[in-house]
Amino acid sequence: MGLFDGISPRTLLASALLLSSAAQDVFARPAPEPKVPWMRNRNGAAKKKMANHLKRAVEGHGRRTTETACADSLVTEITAPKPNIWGELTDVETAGVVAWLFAQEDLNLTITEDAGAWDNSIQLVEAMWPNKTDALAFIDGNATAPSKYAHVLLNNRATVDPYYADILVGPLPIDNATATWEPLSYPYNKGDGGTVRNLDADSDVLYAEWIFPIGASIADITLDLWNGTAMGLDNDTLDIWGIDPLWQSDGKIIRWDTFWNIPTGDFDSETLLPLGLYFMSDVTGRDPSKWKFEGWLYNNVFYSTTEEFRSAYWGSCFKKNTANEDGPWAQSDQQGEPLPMDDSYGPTVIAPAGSRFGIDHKEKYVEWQDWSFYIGFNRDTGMSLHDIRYKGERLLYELSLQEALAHYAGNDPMQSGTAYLDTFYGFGPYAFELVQGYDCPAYATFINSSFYVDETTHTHINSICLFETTADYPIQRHTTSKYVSVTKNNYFVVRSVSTVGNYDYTFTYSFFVDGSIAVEVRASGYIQSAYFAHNEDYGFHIHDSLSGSMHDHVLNFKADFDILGTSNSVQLMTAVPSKETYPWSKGQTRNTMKLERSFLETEDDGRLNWAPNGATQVIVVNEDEKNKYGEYRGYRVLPYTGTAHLTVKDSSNLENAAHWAEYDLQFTVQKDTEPRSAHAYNSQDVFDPPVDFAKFFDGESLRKEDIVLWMNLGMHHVPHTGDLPNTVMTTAHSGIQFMPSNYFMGDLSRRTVQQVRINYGTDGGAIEVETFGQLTSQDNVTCKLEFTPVEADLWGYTGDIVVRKFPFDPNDPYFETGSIV
Ligand SMILES: *[C@@H]1O[C@H](CO)[C@@H](O)[C@H](O)[C@H]1NC(C)=O
Ligand SMILES: *[C@@H]1O[C@H](CO)[C@@H](O)[C@H](O)[C@H]1NC(C)=O
Ligand SMILES: *[C@@H]1O[C@H](CO)[C@@H](O)[C@H](O)[C@H]1NC(C)=O
Ligand SMILES: *[C@@H]1O[C@H](CO)[C@@H](O)[C@H](O)[C@H]1NC(C)=O
Ligand SMILES: *[C@@H]1O[C@H](CO)[C@@H](O)[C@H](O)[C@H]1NC(C)=O
Ligand SMILES: *[C@@H]1O[C@H](CO)[C@@H](O)[C@H](O)[C@H]1NC(C)=O
Ligand SMILES: *[C@@H]1O[C@H](CO)[C@@H](O)[C@H](O)[C@H]1NC(C)=O
Ligand SMILES: *[C@@H]1O[C@H](CO)[C@@H](O)[C@H](O)[C@H]1NC(C)=O
Ligand SMILES: [Cu+2]
Repeated sequence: MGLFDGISPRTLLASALLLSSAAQDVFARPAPEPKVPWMRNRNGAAKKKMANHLKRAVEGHGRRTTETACADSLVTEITAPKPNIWGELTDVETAGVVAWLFAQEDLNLTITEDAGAWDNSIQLVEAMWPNKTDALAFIDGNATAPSKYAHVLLNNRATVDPYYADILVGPLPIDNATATWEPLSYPYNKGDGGTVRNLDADSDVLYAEWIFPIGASIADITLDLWNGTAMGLDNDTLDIWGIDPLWQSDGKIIRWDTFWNIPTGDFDSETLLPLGLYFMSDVTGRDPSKWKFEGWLYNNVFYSTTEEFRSAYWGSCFKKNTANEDGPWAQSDQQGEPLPMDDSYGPTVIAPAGSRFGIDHKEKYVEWQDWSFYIGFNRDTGMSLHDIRYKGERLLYELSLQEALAHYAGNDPMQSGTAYLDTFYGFGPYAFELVQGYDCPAYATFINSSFYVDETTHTHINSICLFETTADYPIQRHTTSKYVSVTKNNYFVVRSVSTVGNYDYTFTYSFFVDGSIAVEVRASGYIQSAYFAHNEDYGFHIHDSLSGSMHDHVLNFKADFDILGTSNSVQLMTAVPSKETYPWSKGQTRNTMKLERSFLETEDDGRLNWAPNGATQVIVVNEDEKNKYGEYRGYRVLPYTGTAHLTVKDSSNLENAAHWAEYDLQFTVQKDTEPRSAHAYNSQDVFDPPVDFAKFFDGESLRKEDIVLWMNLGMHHVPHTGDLPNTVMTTAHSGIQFMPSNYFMGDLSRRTVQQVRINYGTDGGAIEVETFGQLTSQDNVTCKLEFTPVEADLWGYTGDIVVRKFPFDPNDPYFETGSIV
């Protein structure tokens, strides 16, 4: 017993606290007053359930049987309190919009399948989210649901100045008598009626008429250097592609492209096979005959013409660098000596009682313990969460990805010019089917997601997963001389994965029993590497002629907090070193520290970074809702794992297209005119993009306003040899947490029965095991677990489903459709 001979004051204090009536406060605090009738019902039901449960626990553990305690993992089907106003359009609604659009002669639309580079076509049809004002009147009040509209994006190419046009079509369902369309401009701040130029309009002819002829013009050199060609032939072994966004200064559109080896194996390793030859073209305007070839770059020497390059190449002192070649080093299959004991089954998470949560599949509405939320989905940003409530009180109106940037740098124009804004490609279309037992536990609940492409709706089956799991560490524990108390950390996860090109982003939203939330992203997949030559300052040398090209990942999320209503403020509380004298310090100065509190007053001071040494707490509070000790009830925002904002200042690639990437945390007042920090086509006009985030900051007060936080996850990624073949998610990980700060009167995780207190006597040995009504061995209930290797289910992996929208036949929705990507 030596361990506890000297009981510290802290131990005594803790014991006293636990056993005193002060602890009761946590449990005694009444649930928040229900705001709307449905909430009242829900809270009532929950309370009754809890009461029954406690009664059962008191009466003894005899009532439960194998049937009730053990179940398959089927989730409980529930009914959402209100329809999901952030949900997807139905097949019939979309088909109605598409048919109506084709009937509008002024839009001059061509069916995508038949459309060439000089035709107008429909790029996107999806649900328009309602304004927050209208949404709140519906979800919190008695108002009818806001009218439904479609957000349509037209790809208008029947002109020398091709452009994308956002328009609003509705109301839905379409009725020929009432339907109208109008330019959609209010969500964007460019101020020209919801249009942005299209630099991609001639992608059809770009390769045939420009890139491949250039590849062919130096076939003698590429054959000599790499025994291959990039000429658009079936036997090409080289590929050509380049920067994104295109250079856009001085009214010109400039491309830099480079050569890559096409993988010889079955793996997606092309981004690991750069060859170090670059060329520049001026592709301004729509007439390829007016485009200009501007020169070659090899081994840091620039040649302004092909003739100059060719004569240097075949001259006597030309230095040829070695190529990056495909091989096992670039392939992700198992290789190398198997690990000890690794051929037997590894650990697996199970849910012996089945899924312990409810879902309304139709409305994509979820309830787990005291949490509830709706799931939305769109083309640009993929999965989003809405009306996130805890104990019936909304904490967040919206929590969603906004944009993801991968900004590279290097001495070569390819890396220097690359700054992917990934919503251009879209997170929705690339949210593929998840792999059971690998991306999510095998017992998880999977739901589908859909997006519009080329007059079809494309569905990715099982692309969002939901499950409860348990951490490998407890949420609470304490050991004293008399007892040990420890509580399981069970939490709930919603996850989707988007593979945008070479990179895979795993998005995870977690909900915990103490009222906290975590937002995380993990990155894997293939890095985009650089040719290793003269670029030691821009990355590690990681393979034969390969640089792990440095880049910043910055992912912007919108967190629209509603802390006890929409009148919120942002409190900062900083721990500062100080010198103090106290009445008891006998005139001596004590070197110590204290807290300084302040508020963000206006949007002018709304853009901030995490303080060095984590000294400043950032708390979204409701100044009119103090707890009984006079502290503001609120939610604190804090890093979970590392985060990052963009290192580059005034990026030459991005100009005004991604000002959201400049700080860690940015607070604005919610506006229906500022629903998103970016636009999918910001990359098309970086000087004058549809959404310039910097314009959000116009000095408005941030006190007692509807506060929105635009926060950045990310990492400064300098790939090393361990990123080959793929980046690993142990370290390619970023996250932010939201935690209650004086929001409740105690730790709400105390309410879970998934905890134990073991009392032990002075002679050692347990004298009491308190399990708080959990099933125990005395219940004589044993769940039978049949472990089936998950691979059996993987033969059901389906891939994509497409529903044709025009011409739409509800009886034959799959008519003439094929899979994309
Ligand atoms: C569990 O089984 C034991 C042994 O058969 C029995 O004594 C006990 O009463 C059972 N408990 C309950 C709660 O049924
Ligand atoms: C309509 O589009 C076609 C190409 O699809 C084009 O040739 C024609 O000029 C356009 N008409 C108008 C009025 O813009
Ligand atoms: C909603 O309707 C109920 C019953 O008609 C009424 O008591 C309540 O005040 C209304 N709530 C709001 C927010 O208008
Ligand atoms: C609406 O107009 C379209 C195109 O003119 C037509 O095909 C369709 O039948 C009309 N629908 C109704 C309900 O009138
Ligand atoms: C060059 O490529 C051709 C065709 O791809 C192949 O048959 C030949 O073996 C290659 N030569 C060398 C030296 O690799
Ligand atoms: C590729 O095919 C073309 C014609 O189809 C032929 O002329 C050329 O020699 C081939 N290239 C190689 C490297 O085999
Ligand atoms: C997902 O889509 C498939 C194919 O359309 C359908 O069978 C399945 O029921 C859908 N799943 C859910 C959860 O809606
Ligand atoms: C949504 O808000 C914008 C900006 O205030 C406004 O222009 C638009 O008309 C509103 N939409 C609806 C359906 O009320
Ligand atoms: Cu990276």
